Amino acid sequence: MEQTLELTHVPATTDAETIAALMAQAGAVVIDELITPELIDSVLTELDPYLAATEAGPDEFSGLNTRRTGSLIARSPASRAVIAHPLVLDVVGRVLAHATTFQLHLTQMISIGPGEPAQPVHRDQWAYDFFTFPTGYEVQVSTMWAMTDFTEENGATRVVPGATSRPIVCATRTTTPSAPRCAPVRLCSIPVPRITAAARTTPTRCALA
Ligand SMILES: O=C(O)CCC(=O)C(=O)O
Repeated sequence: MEQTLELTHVPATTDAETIAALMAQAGAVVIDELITPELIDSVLTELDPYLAATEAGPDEFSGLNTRRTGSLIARSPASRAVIAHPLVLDVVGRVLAHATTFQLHLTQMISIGPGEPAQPVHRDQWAYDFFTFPTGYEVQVSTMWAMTDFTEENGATRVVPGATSRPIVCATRTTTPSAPRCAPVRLCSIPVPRITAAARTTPTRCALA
């Protein structure tokens, strides 16, 4: 039987301690409306020429109909308020409290075009050369800022809540969708397996990660 697990949504007024506790339980949480539509518009406007000049990905994992535009801090002054959001930095510091410090790994705008198939389920920490970190020893926090609505139809991110301590036995492109949610939302995740869902319709789904 198919089972759909909903991620917990919290309002933007929620304190970092509460959000970090939710992260410890499920590995991911959605913070609703943490940034304003005006800030989203500023980021998208500043990045527009760079998004237009970005080519689609080189392989199926990156997405042959997905454009990933990097160097956001240099290219979009408005993005700095998103990337260095004090609530998010506070949560990250708590999730990674066992580490001496933490630093920014990368920034990118992920623009998924219509017809893009789903990614395989993966953990972002596989970026570290697939090193097997001890279970429960978190090495990164991933963030997804919805810059457009996230819907089932346009390829909203899917995650596997509570799976941080479970191995992924096989990578699959087939997952059960959760209910559509509207932007602006903010998703933090420690290494929960996740994928980009298949995108079936226009317009492009945009996320700052
Ligand atoms: O764009 C998304 O929804 C997720 C992207 C992702 O997980 C990745 O590219 O590693």
